[in-house]
Amino acid sequence: MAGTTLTEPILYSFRRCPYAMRARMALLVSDTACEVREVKLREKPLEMVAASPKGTVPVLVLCDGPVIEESLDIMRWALRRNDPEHWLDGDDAELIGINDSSFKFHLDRYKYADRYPADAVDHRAQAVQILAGLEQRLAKRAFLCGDARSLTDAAIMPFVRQFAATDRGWFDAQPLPSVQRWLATMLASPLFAEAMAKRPQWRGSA
Ligand SMILES: N[C@@H](CCC(=O)N[C@@H](CS)C(=O)NCC(=O)O)C(=O)O
Repeated sequence: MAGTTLTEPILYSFRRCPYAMRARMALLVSDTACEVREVKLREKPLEMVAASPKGTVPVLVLCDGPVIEESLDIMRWALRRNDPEHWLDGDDAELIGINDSSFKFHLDRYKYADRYPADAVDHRAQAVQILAGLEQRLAKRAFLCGDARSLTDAAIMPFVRQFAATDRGWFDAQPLPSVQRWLATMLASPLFAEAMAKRPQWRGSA
C-alpha cells in the first residue's frame, strides 16, 4: 500500500469469524463505506499479510495508510467517525473483556472439543455461568447496556451465536430466556443480515 492513497478503506474479513462480524456491524451502522475483501484463513492474500503481518482478520486498511488490526479498534474507529445509534454510549469494556477472554476460552473448548484434551461439558457449564451474568442484565433491559443495541451487544453476540449453534436443542432448553430473546432479536436484525452477506473470495491482485 506504500505510496498509494485508497478511495475507501479496505476490510479484510472472513464471513464466519465472530471478530470480523462485529467489525462489519459497526462499519455498517456507522455507514462507513469500505471495500470488503473476503479471505480464506488458510489462503491469506499477500496484500493482507503485508498490511498486517500478524495474520488475523479483521484488518482495516485506511485510505491514508494506517492499519487497524483489532476488531474492537475497528468498531471504535468507525463509531467515532459516525455513531447514529449512539453505540459508543454502550461500550462496556469490562463485559467485552470477559467475553473475549473467559467466554471465548470455554467456547472454543466446547465447540472444538476434538481439538482440545478437555471435558467439553465442563467448559460448556463454565460458559453458561458467564451467560447467566448476561441473563441477569438482559432480564432488566432489552440489550446489554440499555434499551437499544450498542457496541457491547454487537461485540458479544457473534460469540453467543456460536455457542448457541454448537448444540441448538440443548441451548434452547436452558433457563436463559432473556439471553435467548436477545440473541434472536440480534440475529433477526437487518443489520446482521447485511453483515452476513455472502461474498466471493478475494484472491488478491497478483
Ligand atoms: N484479537 C483479534 C482476534 C481476531 C482473530 O483471532 N481472528 C481469527 C478468525 S475468527 C483469525 O484471523 N485467526 C487466524 C487464523 O486462523 O489463521 C481481533 O479482535 O481482531
